[in-house]
Amino acid sequence: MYFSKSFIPILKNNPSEAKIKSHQLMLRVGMIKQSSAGIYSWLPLGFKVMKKIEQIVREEQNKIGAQEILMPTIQSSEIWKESGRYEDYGEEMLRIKDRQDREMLYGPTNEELVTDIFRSLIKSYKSLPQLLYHIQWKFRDEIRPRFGIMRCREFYMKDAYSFDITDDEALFSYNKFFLSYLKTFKRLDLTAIPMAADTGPIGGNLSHEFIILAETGESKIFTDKRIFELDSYGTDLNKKSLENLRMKYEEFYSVTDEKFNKEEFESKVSEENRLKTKGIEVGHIFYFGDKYSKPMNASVDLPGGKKDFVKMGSYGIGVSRLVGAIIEAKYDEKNEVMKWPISVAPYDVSIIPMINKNDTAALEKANKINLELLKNNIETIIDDTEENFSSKLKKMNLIGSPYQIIIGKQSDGDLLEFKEIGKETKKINLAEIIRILKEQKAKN
Ligand code: P5A
Repeated sequence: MYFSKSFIPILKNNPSEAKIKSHQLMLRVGMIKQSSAGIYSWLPLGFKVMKKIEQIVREEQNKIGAQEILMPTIQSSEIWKESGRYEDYGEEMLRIKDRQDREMLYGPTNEELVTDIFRSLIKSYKSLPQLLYHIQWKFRDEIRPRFGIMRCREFYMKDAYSFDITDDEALFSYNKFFLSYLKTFKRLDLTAIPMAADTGPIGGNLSHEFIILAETGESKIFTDKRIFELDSYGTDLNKKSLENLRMKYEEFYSVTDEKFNKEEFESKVSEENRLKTKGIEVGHIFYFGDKYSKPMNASVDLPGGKKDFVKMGSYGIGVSRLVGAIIEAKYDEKNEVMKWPISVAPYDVSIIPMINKNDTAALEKANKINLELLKNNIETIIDDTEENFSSKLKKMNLIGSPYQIIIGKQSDGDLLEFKEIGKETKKINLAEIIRILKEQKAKN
């Protein structure tokens, strides 16, 4: 992609309305554009990142045997009346009437709709467990949308739902998601810690929020620092090892403020290991048994001929929020340098030729390099403008490709100036650059 032809409208300065760095950067490099309060359009750079995050989330859902579906954004109020949440959900639900005067709503979440699908199509325990997920827009009429796409009204969520016959089996499903979330966030190069959390309007009595540390986060957390050392969790989907995995995390006191108990915190965590801080909630999982299946009559035939309500859980990841969360974790605001993890970077490499008027040699060289990189599935952006070097570098540092190739006076012959953002520039040939990039991309 030539920068001159891209739709990446970069602003000279930070927009004054943005209070946190992710919001600043996203507006500054034109990743999003607000269309009304808490509602955004996604422009090419932002959309590319979000789609890559979505794909990683999808792959990790598939690995635990979850099956992808797509439910609509608009739902009928009937099913919400059945579950009893139509009134309870309150002002956050955007209620709409169709031309027949039927009460509809823009889905804030899908427990009811998926339970309705399940109850009408699955009749026997033999079909269980079922893990279904979709990745779809949600709407919550937040009283105070803020921080750009971090707390907005329309947002993109992966939501999954599990159906089992016993509590024990249902916890097995819960633990599969627990593992899959750890793996998903790791692939995004984030350290997200599962913390015991309140269940709020979703309900149930078991829940974990997955939180990444950030001063600008809206969740207050109380945790044992040693939990950050847990890093190995394998890929084993065996019941016992998943149970052990969750227990390993639960050994360390780690809660959000609604669950906080001072005495417990101080008795379980030694003073030097106590950490009270803030974080961003990027995922949230719930176990709520028959909270929806009972009032909505979602049951299956059991082996002995009896019937029972299925035991359910739900599992959310804020796909659009993650774009901002990654920026909060990776953007060096002081030096105005963004480095996207290669797994989600909009471009793997920025090619920066130094172009003088009437001298096309550097651009020609850039084009040749570009062709070779594209052949190797390496995504590039070429700054083909005639701006000076420092303003080109500034721009590319904001766009945040993790690698840069600079084609200037120094790059005679085969050797190119190659730089991983934040590290020293190396002089190496193109074959070596391709080898490094392919190796980095393969790690994901
Ligand atoms: C779990 C899946 C649920 O809705 N029902 C289906 C359950 N959980 S949740 O915690 O309420 O939301 C899941 C994740 O969505 C993100 N999120 C938001 N992102 C941006 N703006 C918002 N207003 C917003 N609200 C929730 C969070 O990442 C949350 O963990």
